[in-house]
Amino acid sequence: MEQLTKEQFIKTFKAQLHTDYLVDNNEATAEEHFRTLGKLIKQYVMSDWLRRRDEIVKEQKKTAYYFSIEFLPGKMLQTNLLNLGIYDLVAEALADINVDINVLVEAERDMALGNGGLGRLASCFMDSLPTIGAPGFGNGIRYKYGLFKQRIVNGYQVELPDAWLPSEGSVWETKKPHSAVDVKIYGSVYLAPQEDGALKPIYENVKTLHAVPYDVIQIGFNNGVVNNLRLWDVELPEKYELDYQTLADRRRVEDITSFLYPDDSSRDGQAMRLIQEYFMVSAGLQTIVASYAKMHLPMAKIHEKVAVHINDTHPAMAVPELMRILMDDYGVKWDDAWATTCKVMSYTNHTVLSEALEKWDTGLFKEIVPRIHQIVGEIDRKFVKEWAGKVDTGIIDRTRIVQNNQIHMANLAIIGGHSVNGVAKLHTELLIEDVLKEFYVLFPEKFNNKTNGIAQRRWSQIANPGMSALLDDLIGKGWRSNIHELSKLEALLTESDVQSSFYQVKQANKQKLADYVKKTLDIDLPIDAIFDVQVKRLHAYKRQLLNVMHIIKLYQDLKADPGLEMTPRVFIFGAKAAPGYHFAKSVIKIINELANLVNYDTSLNDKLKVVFLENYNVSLAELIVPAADVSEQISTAGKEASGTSNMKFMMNGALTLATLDGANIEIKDAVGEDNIVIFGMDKDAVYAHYDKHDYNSRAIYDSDPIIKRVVDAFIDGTIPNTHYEGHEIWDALISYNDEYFLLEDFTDYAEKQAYISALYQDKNSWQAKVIKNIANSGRFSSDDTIEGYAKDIWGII
Ligand code: Z57
Repeated sequence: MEQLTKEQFIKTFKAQLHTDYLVDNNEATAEEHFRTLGKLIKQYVMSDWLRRRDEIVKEQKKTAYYFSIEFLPGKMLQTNLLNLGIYDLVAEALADINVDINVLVEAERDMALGNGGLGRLASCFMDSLPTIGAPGFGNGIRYKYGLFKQRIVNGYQVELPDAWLPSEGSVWETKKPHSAVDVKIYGSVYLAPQEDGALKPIYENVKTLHAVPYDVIQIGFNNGVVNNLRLWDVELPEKYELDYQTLADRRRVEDITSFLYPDDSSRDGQAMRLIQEYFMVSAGLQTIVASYAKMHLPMAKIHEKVAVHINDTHPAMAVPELMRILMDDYGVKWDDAWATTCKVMSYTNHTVLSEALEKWDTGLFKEIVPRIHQIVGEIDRKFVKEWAGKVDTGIIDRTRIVQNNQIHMANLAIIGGHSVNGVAKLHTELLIEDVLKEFYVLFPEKFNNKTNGIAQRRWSQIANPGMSALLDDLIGKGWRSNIHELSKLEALLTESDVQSSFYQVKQANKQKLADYVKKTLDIDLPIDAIFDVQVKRLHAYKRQLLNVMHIIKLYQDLKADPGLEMTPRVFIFGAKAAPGYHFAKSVIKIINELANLVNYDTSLNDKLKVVFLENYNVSLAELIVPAADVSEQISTAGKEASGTSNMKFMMNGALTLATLDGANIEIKDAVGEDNIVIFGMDKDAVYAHYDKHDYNSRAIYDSDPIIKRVVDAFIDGTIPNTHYEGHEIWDALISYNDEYFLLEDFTDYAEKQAYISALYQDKNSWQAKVIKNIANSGRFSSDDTIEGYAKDIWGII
């Protein structure tokens, strides 16, 4: 890539505005500026992109394909400029012609083709794969509508469609009609014996879909590597247009890629979702096998050139689909096809929650993907036969794929692959000891851990320019390319001028967030208060309600004694609830009404503020995370597989208030017990309750007057306009025995919150802990995580 100069850039930028929009620079809109810059970036990397493609083909590099039903990149402009090393140059050039780069940044729509952690992790990996120079490509769906836009109306969540795609398409993608493939669903299939004794599948009445790929550039950091995220869109195949004669027929086809299912860590079970899963898996694998075929190597050795990763169970049909392609399209025999398939496939588990583990009714499965249904049946039969007599029949009954007319997708992914990984140490331990323990008996060698990581450049350099400039001053710029150099801060923890510099940066970030809150909600936030943040999907196990209970306690304490000395606190929430998740929506309503109650009560003297920021997404996270003093990671121990926002907060100098769950444990190991605040039951204590069935929330409620007072606030009119929701919550906590142990953990939580309040008063001590956290955050780089995948699982580097 040739060196870019400012003059050159300005010239091409203006010319492109003319060509595309027939406008002069000074009359163009922010949107036109943004699209023009995006287009120039794509042109700028085109030679690298092509070279990358040719090199992989020519050198026959083994390539990993990350199959994921979700990708959640957010905005890409800044990342792309940063990774290309032209951020400053472009920002200055634009400034020279009176264009503010931040206005362009704002003009980009968030690409939100994901719900939460799982999709965001996939996008962190898409950033890290080219950065470490690994041939690893994404494969997913180009949803026309991303995750719904959340508005709060009267305290309630309202969902609006996220029409993120302009009619001209995304600036970062290239449509490739040339590489389209057909995907067949429905119909019936029977096996016709051939002269040579083989069975050939004959399809009848199938529906053919046309899968058209859009390739999105994924630019590595500072290394000229450009990888590819391939997202599939559906079109009506011209050749089969007679199959779709009515508008309704056509619309049903378009629906396949029209929206992302908005459930996080739970599942819907709709036919359309099954079609989406098969659509992306089949289109992706057909293309992959076809490009392998061009190498003229034996099909039974495809695992030597191809790795396919199954991100959660959603793409688990990759196992039978690869079998189908190898056998039906390329004539490979079952045993060879099976041996290579198992070596190609690997699977990540992201949850222990049983409601998230996908199971499909065999009837639906057979109707939509009849050939895949046959193959799954055969895999299942062979699995049972292979293990019969070798292990307890109970184990076989519980690990087989087809059980009680349901297809267990996790079982399919484990049996049909060579690797199963959890996403944090504790999570992997739980898989081995509990959730998947019987698979561990069968296949101990498949299990491994890969603790999640984050795209550190986005969560430091881009999201927190103030901190980044300070780091440059203190430890030099090396940390920008080698995040482990943050550890140089270890030498500076107790230096008071360093401490106060970090404090200044934090206060400036808090002011920026406060300005946003003022603008959007017209609430004044005191920035000398502790900014205490919990942003993540709304889910009972994540226990936003525990946080709420503590706020209620503080409110009650202050009402009882208005003179009470208390470090002022601002509690900040951001959370989307799955549209069908009733309880979660009630918690949102409660938070909003509680906010109304405390924010306008002048007797509290600004000691307590509560803010619910609507439409939490990646861009909002980039504003919130750098402004946090306290990071709330308070899930019931054993439930949060890893968490990734915990890592982002740590890197931005928030102290973590956490249970011993997911990656919180590894954060604790990284910073030491004194630099994190841990509370509540650990996983063993939680499991002891499960084993002994001895948890009794009502007994706690009856015996602890403080808890009783807090819990009763949900139903005694303390929080206005929440009669219905308050009763629902009270019932969950008391009548239904508090499934996530909020009451048991409450007292310790409130005590540790009081400890935090006291600690914040001691600025030196607080800042030393802040710096300690930043200094040790480098180990949660997704560059390192993906290196682990690339080496241990995929064998591509
Ligand atoms: C999702 O975002 C996660 C797990 C799931 O099973 C589904 Br479906 C969606 C999350 C976990 O809850 C987090 O703990 C984890 O950090 C994240 O996946 C990435 O691994």
